[in-house]
Amino acid sequence: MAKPIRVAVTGAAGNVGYALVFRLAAGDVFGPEREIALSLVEIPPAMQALEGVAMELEDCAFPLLSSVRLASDPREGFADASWAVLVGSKPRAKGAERSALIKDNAPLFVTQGQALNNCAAQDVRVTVVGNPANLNCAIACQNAPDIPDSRFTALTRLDHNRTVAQLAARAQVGVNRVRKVAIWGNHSSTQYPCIAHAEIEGHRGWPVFQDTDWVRNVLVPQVQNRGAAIIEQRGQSSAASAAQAVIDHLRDWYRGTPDGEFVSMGLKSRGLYSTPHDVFFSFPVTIAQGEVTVVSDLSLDSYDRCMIDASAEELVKELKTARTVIG
Ligand code: NAX
Repeated sequence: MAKPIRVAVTGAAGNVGYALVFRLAAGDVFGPEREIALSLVEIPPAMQALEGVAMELEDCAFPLLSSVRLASDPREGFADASWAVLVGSKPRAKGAERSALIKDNAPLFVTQGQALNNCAAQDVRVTVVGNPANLNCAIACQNAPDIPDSRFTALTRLDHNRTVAQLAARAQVGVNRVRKVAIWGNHSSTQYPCIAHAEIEGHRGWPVFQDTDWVRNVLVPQVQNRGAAIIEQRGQSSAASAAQAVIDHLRDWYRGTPDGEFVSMGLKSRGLYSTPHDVFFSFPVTIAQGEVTVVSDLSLDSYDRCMIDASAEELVKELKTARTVIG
């Protein structure tokens, strides 16, 4: 058997972390042949709860789980990690302003970026989940100058999966019939869940694609505000569906996307589709041999353009706000 893959997860005792780490240990990302070593990172007050998570991992007797390391210092937690999932951050509370999160979270991602830079394995790939995810990813990336930018991604797969599910329900088909959905922009209420290039059973001859009213006035706001709707119902933000999205994101990054499919990931913008450089922007992507490539030949109409520009504007503003906090 090959050497175990070391995966670091921050916030591992939290809502999402608790839903995620058992899935990782069960082999849901790297498959049934690959052992995994987990590094679970928390803040000091949550270390006792993290010990409990580790005890439960032990009790599962997962055949693929070779070891579990617990750390409250990210440098220790990220040591030799080939994959890092940055979940830990302050979650959006009911009714809280998103901008308030920037102040709390930006400094954490400076520290974590530096720790990744100095301690992680050379091949580390980073996925930021903690909100504001795109901005936190930009901050971590900026603070890890020795790690190629292309190894940093922000999670927008939950939004992608939500769009797939809503489209499938509307068309009354299984979710596995839906392809080429895309999330553009920020993981926030300005994101653009786009079905302009989507296909069902390989074509666009379905009435749902002509139903502009449903697309613009139901689907888009529903996906944009789904996180808030879950909080309203559960009193807590999404956890199991978020963990599933992380699993999907990591698995596709590891194994590649199927032919004829694209998925959504927040990546450092290089200006494609006239998006602002430097922000982490969600694009439709394909993945092969670990290389993530933005699908670059999609035609956009004026509605698409307007939606993409609105999210880009928010991302630029968020980056400016963060710079006032962290310099
Ligand atoms: P919880 O508050 O349940 O868990 C967060 C955990 O992170 C806590 O255990 C806390 O002790 C820990 N933590 C805080 N700062 C840390 C640090 N510096 N280092 C290590 N651990 C730290 O929140 P949860 O519901 O798990 O959500 C986690 C984050 O994911 C939130 O920011 C949330 O907004 C975000 N989400 C992002 C999603 C996305 O699609 N990008 C979807 C799910 C989720 O809402």
